[in-house]
Amino acid sequence: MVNYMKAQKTPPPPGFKHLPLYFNAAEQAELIDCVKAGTQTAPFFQPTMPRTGTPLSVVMSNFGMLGWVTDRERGYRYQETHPKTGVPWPPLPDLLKKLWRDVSGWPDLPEACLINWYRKGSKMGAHVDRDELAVNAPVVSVSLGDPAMFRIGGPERGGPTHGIKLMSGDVVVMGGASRQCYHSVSKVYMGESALVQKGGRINLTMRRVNP
Ligand code: MD3
Ligand code: FE
Repeated sequence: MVNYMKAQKTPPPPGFKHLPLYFNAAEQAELIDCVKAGTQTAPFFQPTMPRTGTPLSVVMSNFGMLGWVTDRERGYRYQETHPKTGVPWPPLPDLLKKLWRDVSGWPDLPEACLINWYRKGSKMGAHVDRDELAVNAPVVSVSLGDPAMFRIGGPERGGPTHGIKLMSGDVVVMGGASRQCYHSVSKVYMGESALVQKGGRINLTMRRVNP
């Protein structure tokens, strides 16, 4: 039996790359320090669903020229400033710029880096990232802290998925067809890592917004 038949059900879509332990422990600690510093200027906020106002289970912040935000009144969007303080987002840390240059294959740096903090019970339901005009640019993400079960399917909701337990320091690159695929975070394995002092998992997702 080939490995993906076991928990994964289907192979990953073309353009999907998993780079296990891309960042060593010292680099992971440096990235956490960047998140700590950044979220002093741009504190974690509670995102809410368009129209209903239902809170997402993660809290968020951003680095970069543009940040992804959502609330009941104005829905999903990118904006230059924090939704609560009105202050511009802190700049993208150098280590993340270097990561993007090294793995994305895209000529321009990303405008946006979303910071998602998963605490006890946090998940992310299946969705496609559709708020970017640069639909052909890859997405690059870094996992820090507690592991999570990440699932990626196809372009239609509800098909078979490929599951990976993402560990602290792992990088995922979503290029090609994988960029338009449904994906979710079904579980966080709380308490397996001591990297995030208040506990849980931090995911950094860099995106190119404008073509
Ligand atoms: C696959 N975040 O913020 S990162 C998101 O772990 C998001 O916080 C998840 O999905 C997280 O939108 C997954 C990996 C990721 C990011 C974007 C993708 C996977 C993707 C876009 C297309 C396909
Ligand atoms: Fe996503």
